[in-house]
Amino acid sequence: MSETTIESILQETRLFYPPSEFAQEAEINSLKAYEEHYAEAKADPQAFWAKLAQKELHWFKKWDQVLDWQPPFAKWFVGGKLNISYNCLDRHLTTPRRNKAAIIWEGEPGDSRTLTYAQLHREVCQFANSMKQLGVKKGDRVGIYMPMIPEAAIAMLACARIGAPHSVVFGGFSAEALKDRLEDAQAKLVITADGGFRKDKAVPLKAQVDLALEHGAPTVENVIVVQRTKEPITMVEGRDHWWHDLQKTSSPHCPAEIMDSEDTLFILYTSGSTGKPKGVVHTTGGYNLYTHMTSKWVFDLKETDVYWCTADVGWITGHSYIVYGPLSNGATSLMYEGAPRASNPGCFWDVIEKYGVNIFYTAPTAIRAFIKMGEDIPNARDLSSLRLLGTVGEPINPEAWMWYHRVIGAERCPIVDTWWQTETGGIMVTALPGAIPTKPGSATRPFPGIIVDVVDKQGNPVPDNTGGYLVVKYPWPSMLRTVYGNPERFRKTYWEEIPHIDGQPVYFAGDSVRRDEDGYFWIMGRVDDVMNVAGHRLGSMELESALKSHPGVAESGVIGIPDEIKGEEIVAFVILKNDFSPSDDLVKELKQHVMEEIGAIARPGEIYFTDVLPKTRSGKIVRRFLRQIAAGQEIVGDRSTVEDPTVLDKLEAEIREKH
Ligand code: 6R9
Repeated sequence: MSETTIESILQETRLFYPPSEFAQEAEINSLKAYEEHYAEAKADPQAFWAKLAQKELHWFKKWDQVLDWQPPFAKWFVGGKLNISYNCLDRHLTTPRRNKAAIIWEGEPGDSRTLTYAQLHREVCQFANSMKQLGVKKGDRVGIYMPMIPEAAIAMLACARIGAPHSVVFGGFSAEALKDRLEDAQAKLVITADGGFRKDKAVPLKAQVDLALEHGAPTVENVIVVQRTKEPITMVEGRDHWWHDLQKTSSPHCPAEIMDSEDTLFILYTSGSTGKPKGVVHTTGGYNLYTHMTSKWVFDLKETDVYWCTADVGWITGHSYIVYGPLSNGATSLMYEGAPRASNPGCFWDVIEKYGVNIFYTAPTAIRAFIKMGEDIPNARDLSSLRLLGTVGEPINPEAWMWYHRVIGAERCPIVDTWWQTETGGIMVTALPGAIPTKPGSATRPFPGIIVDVVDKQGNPVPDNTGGYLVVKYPWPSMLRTVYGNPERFRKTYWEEIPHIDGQPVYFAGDSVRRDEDGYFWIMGRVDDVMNVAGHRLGSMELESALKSHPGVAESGVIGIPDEIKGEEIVAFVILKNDFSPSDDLVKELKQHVMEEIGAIARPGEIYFTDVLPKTRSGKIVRRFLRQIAAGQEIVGDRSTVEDPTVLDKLEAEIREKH
């Protein structure tokens, strides 16, 4: 075993073929069809993307050059002119989609709203004019700090319409985190709401904006406020404006700005494990094409489908697969304000039943929370409208995959496990549901046009079934263009970690991965989370997956802490299912279970039971904090990435008590 590869221990052999009724109706309807598309794209990626760009999008002016690649800087559809809001709205208005639902929205308290394409277009145009009233121009950056209400999508599309790059900041982030992001982007305007409803509470947002602006972000001139919760807020004279007041005097006519293919569409901040968050920059043409094509083929969108992605718009998944990708395809995109909560743990299933949702896209963390609550909850609802399921955000452990397949999908729905990143803009490795047989826990195969490989730290290919580093070897249309204001960081983080391969720089995703003998990719976790135990390099995912295959375990986070003899010692944090309780016997049993599943080398030294784990809003465990807590160190680093930072203190206290 080389020092620069990673061991893979997960053994999963189950295989699920696309149901024939599903495949018959799919555009990419067989493995052969997928392989033909893949081969065509690989032979000439530029011709492949150009053909699709011509067929699938509306351009005000065609491009002069498909790709200008000056590593690591790529330009796609150079000289082409378009507007993504035009592609998401205007072009559907002259078709029968005009009065089709574009957005179906359900609020947490049970209020709801449907916007047809014509209505959404009108609102977007009006709001674009509202921003213009306040002097926002093409190129100005706009911060969006909103709950999950239709106005969030309207604001994004209106920014795109006038060419003002948006920067959406999670409503769950603190005033401090918001301030940092607004400052880095030098935002001129902030769009927010008085608050939003989440988990049975009204969560204030405007008050956080006030705090952020008190402490910094001096470039912000105006704040637009949607009235949502009707809780009292303060409005600063001259700076703060109600959304509904501005809309009253705004015309519903606003032609889409002619944008260059490479004009910035948005900046979205993503946290690194160290240092300040990176502003990932996405541009217009390539992003529009790639999110359009992946939405179409991965979600197999049909004209009558109700499609629901449960992400927040503050995450890239919300950008690409609630707003831009589905709307560019003229689909009906469902938006939900709430989260499973004490007053209704089955609210997701109620939404599916109420609207007859056909396609459901969520995160493994949510699936594991549902498993913990028990299957009686979904079983009490009619989920028969579902025909396709998806997951995103982290590797899905095979047990959770099987539960999703059996309980939610009734063994009828294909599951697409989609691997991608804020930086990639769209889905990169995934099953195409009518074509690629699935294996529980594998994201399966690359999307046509995506050339991915598994290499060691020196850039040498590794044999099948050996863990290594995931790299992308050819530019793709929706790749990040740079880190906002910091091209050097862009180059260093993504293009210099792995040496050139065949003289070409490669994109380093920061994930460890194994490719099996069928060419299937198995993501093993972030490279930063790899442990080194007695010379064996083990990924977090496989250890966590082994724990979660025990019937009592709902969720787990596994990390390594320094150990004089072994290099690192494995420490596991475990959340039990509702009908199990902590005991010394259970600790022994779990250690034994991991040994049986993986081997003695992976036996955890410590197991801590807990009710909470530090997670990002998109459900990723922030393992660097677990490492600090387990090692009894002071918690350092940017806490704002954790959805509920109080979890850190709680865990720290729990662990201290046990020592
Ligand atoms: C879309 C999104 C990116 C990181 C990525 C990887 C993990 C996402 C995954 C997955 C295994 C999947 N990740 N999807 N790992 N299987 N299907 O999540 O973007 O928030 O930037 O996170 O998430 O580690 O590198 P982002």
